[in-house]
Amino acid sequence: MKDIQNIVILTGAGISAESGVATFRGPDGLWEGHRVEDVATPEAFARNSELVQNFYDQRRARLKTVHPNAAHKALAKLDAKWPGELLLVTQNVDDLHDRAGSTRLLHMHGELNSAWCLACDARSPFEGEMAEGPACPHCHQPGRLRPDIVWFGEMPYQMERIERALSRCDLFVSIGTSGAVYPAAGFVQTARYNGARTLEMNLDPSEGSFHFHESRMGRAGDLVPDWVEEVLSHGLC
Ligand code: BV8
Repeated sequence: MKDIQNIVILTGAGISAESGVATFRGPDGLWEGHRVEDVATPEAFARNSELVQNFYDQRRARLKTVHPNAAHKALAKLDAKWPGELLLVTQNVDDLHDRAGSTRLLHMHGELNSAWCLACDARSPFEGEMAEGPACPHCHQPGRLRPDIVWFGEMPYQMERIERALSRCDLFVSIGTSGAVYPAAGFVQTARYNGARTLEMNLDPSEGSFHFHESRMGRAGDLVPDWVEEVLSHGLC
């Protein structure tokens, strides 16, 4: 066992599942009734912007009906109490980590509650419906907003900051992700290569399970609060 100073945590849709937010890979492989390639690519948006806008409008509206669960709250408690470096990198576009109170947080795949204006390139907080073609809060041009979401084939946000944190961390923890999408799925290898201990907490083994020193299988709402207490009381891994 060794002392931990710097922690990087990666979360995926599984941490929000107990809040009632759909994960990407349900039993039928459909995501909210759609194939991913039909709603989460720039090509899909160019081909049928109304379908894509409605898909994100529905998910954005549903955010108002769900709440952070015990796992989100435990990570926010760790954020507030952890004396060393800590970075929570979420693949999720929901606002549950933010609402739970995490601050050392980044959304590498964007956020539902943010709009990207294709006229002026500004990102602005946005909680309404985009399909109606509302004006950009920044340049006021109508009908030029797209979801501020990183689609397949697009560059994830803040990759340099993530890589820096991975190079300095002693502990890398992955929670609620299938490990199906890169570059996020490769973070465990980067962390391990840099000497970090690696821990996975997931309902079932992810595609990259074999890269982790330790895997704990179960629901995030049960596993994460216990793990946070463990780290806060012993600071060991
Ligand atoms: C990139 C936002 C270059 C959308 C998402 C061809 C062309 C271009 C790119 C590629 C290509 N082929 C491959 C690629 C790369 C591609 C990729 O990886 N494709 C895969 C399919 C092979 N990646 C990209 O395109 C990325 N960009 O490569 O640009 C580049 C590369 C490096 C550096 C710079 C540039 C961009 C990908 C981002 C796509 N956007 N999300 C939206 O939300 O609308 S991806 C989306 O799926 C998520 O964000 C996440 O990243 C990914 C996986 O989802 P998960 O979060 O893991 O959820 P999932 O349902 O899969 O799993 C849930 C897990 O939770 C399960 O394991 C389950 O067991 C568990 N679980 C369930 N309940 C619980 C639980 N665990 C605990 N408790 C519970 N209660």
